[in-house]
Amino acid sequence: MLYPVTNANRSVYQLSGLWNFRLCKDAAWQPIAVPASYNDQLISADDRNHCGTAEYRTTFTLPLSMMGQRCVLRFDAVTHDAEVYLDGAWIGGHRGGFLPFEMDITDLIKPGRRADLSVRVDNRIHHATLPVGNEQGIAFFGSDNPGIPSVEQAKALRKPQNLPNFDFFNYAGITRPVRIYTTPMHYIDDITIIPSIEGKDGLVHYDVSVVGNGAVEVTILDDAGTPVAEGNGASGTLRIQNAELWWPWPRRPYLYTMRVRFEEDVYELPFGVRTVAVCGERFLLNGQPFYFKGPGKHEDSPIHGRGLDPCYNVKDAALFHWIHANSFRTSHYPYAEEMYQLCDREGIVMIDEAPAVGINMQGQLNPYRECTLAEYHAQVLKDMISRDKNHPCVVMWSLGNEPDTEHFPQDAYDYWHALYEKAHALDPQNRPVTLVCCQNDYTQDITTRTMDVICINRYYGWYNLSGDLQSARDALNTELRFWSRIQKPVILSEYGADTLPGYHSATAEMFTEEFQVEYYKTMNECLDACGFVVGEQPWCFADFETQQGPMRAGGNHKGLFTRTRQPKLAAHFFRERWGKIDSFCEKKT
Ligand code: BDP
Repeated sequence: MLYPVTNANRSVYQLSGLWNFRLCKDAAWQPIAVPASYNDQLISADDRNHCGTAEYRTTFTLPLSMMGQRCVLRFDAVTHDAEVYLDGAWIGGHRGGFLPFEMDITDLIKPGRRADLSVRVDNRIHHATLPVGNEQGIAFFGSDNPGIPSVEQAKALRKPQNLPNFDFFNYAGITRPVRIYTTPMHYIDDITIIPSIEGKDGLVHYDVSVVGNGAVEVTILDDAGTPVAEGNGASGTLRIQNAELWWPWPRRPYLYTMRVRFEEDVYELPFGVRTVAVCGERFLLNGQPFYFKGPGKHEDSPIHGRGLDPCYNVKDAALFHWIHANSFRTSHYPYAEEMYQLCDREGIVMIDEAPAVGINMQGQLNPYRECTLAEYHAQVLKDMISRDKNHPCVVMWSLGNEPDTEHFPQDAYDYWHALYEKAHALDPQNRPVTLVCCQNDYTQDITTRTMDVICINRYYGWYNLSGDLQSARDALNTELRFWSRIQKPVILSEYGADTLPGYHSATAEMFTEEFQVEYYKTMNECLDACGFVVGEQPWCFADFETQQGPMRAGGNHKGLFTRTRQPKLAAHFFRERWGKIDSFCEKKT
């Protein structure tokens, strides 16, 4: 799906701004900002923790200059489900809160005449949603001691509410831009780019899908706008002589532009020439062994919630450079496209994750039998890959975060391996595929080891062996010996300790800034000793909001930075460490 752009033959009409909003039919309309989550724009606890549907409304008039064009209404993300009405009539719906959807409204809209747009959003999560919520009354994650109250009692006691089976706040609403864009009636529908390297040249295979009849012309421009390759036809391979490659920062993330012309339509798509591959225990970027260094992230900021905040994105990218990080995982859902555009440009590598978090009831339920997710999960994966397939910054797909791979090993394998194969089949660039493994009895897990890269989240010293860093180191070393036998690249995709900024102690007690640093020093020693470990991704970049519960005081505090992006001691620690680790070097072990 192409990102909406304005150029000589296309235009974009922004619907961001102030909309009207109400949580239920009887409530009065109130102003709300779009795009943003609604939760923290409202004041009362009932509003913030609302469970169910809410209604958004706006009116607009398209300029007459849009007359005769094809008009498409595009939502970049509505969390989680959406039903859309134009002038009171239902025109479409969408399931899932983190990917775009659009509808052709050419025949439904008249430029120059006022139109009414309303959107019903539903924030309910349960066993058939991604991310996964617990069914009413029973929480497997967070607050309830198993058995107290009993399941029956809990069901009777609790009023309907969302019980996320994951550790981030269930922000909802129209969280990313809403736009109407136009194209000529015969138009370019999609472009697929597959770059490769041959000697000093870049070979760029392209596929253009169009609607209508006519000729396709393709030109590749360098970053000064000079044509460097040209071709005709809806698909083909173009050669860029002496190509500049896309490299992660601090090397140069060089971007070319593919200009596609089809009859009246034109579209310009930035892309990079780079390759990715897994070879033995190495992750290769442009044929060189790459080391992932950078904290996992969330889309999360005060007031906006999970709403697109370009200002925070720019700041975060700047802080990634400041801390000498080169990569992050889009834990735990695909991010706004603007972040991928920024990372393409800034040379920040991404592991792109499907919103599949919470497929894990800690053995109390078999999610592969009790939840109905497989088909929907495959659809979301397809939509994510189709949206993000051309970004040079995306180097690997993550099928999901911390599923149960331990208690129902064969069911887990059947579920995840089908998705693994699907991801490979769907990705034109055939990037490596992983899933992010939960701390578990890894000897029972027959799924994680079949991925292209082993990604493990481990909290030795925090949730396990709490505060005992010596034993934590021994436990991690024992586990790393196990993974060394699998002979694949391993990334420690999460490890961390909650840390209250400004809380100090000379003896590195849990929750202090000193402990966070000691924890990372200890864990990193283990990683440094293993050549097959190709990445370290502390959890996480910044403190973030999550649901309340006895383990969380004002959010998750594992950030290297505070929620407003002030560095803790550990940020300075990693800044120094990563400043000395080149992104491309064979580890000396
Ligand atoms: C991991 C999850 C992550 C949590 C983290 C934590 O992948 O979403 O925020 O633990 O507990 O299990 O801090």
